[in-house]
Amino acid sequence: MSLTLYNFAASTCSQAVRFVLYEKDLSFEDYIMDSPTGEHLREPYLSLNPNGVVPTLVHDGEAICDSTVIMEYLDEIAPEPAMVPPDVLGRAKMREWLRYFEEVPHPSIRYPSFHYFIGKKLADKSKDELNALAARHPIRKDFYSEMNPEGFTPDKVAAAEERLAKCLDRVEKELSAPGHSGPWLMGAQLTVADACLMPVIDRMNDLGMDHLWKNGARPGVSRWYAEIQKRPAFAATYYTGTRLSENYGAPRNR
Ligand SMILES: N[C@@H](CCC(=O)N[C@@H](CS)C(=O)NCC(=O)O)C(=O)O
Repeated sequence: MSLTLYNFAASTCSQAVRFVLYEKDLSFEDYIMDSPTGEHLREPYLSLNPNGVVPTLVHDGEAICDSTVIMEYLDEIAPEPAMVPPDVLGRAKMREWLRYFEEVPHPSIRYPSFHYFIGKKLADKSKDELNALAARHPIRKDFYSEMNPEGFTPDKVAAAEERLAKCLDRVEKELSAPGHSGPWLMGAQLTVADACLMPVIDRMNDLGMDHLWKNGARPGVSRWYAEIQKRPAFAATYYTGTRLSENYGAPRNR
């Protein structure tokens, strides 16, 4: 079996998929795309992923896009250890988490990530140059158009941070519910829902938002994050250079 993952070292969606590949002990080519030159925004990559985003998995010549689709696909081609519940209801419940994570925290984490770190590299560009950059993105034009040379407007960052805090509330409620049996979102089984959440929490940690769960603020989230960091797959996923603070230095706008 040949597996190639086209990804960025520090992209949250890529980190989720790398974690699942390592949990399943699958050997794969870790193809790191050249993001500064926009390798993901031109051919031949756009023929693999017309959205111009990472990650994309190529399995024996077939391209599969979208991190949650890729993670479930990996569970089907490599069923051990199982990272999807065995029962229909369990799968539906897990997918509820996946859709919520895709819709709320994953898009939200981009605002502070770009505002405090990634946008630093674009700070010398004029608004016109930023708009031209935005126009190169098949599905991220609107997001990039909202960005100014100095970052996003404070209300946009604050709204995103509020959505992230609400996500933590929802996760906390689940993990600390009286009947919840196990360290993971779905209970005793580590699933792709945990893999999907992991990079959001780790990025929040990198952004200095860890006060939202530390010191008893959200003990369930705190325990969950401590548990997932113990996995060998976690260390493999977060090799040197995968955190924004390592690549961009001190956060701006703080
Ligand atoms: N729904 C997609 C979203 C992928 C996505 O947004 N990837 C980001 C990195 S986390 C990306 O490639 N952005 C391209 C860019 O900002 O230039 C997935 O889950 O794979």
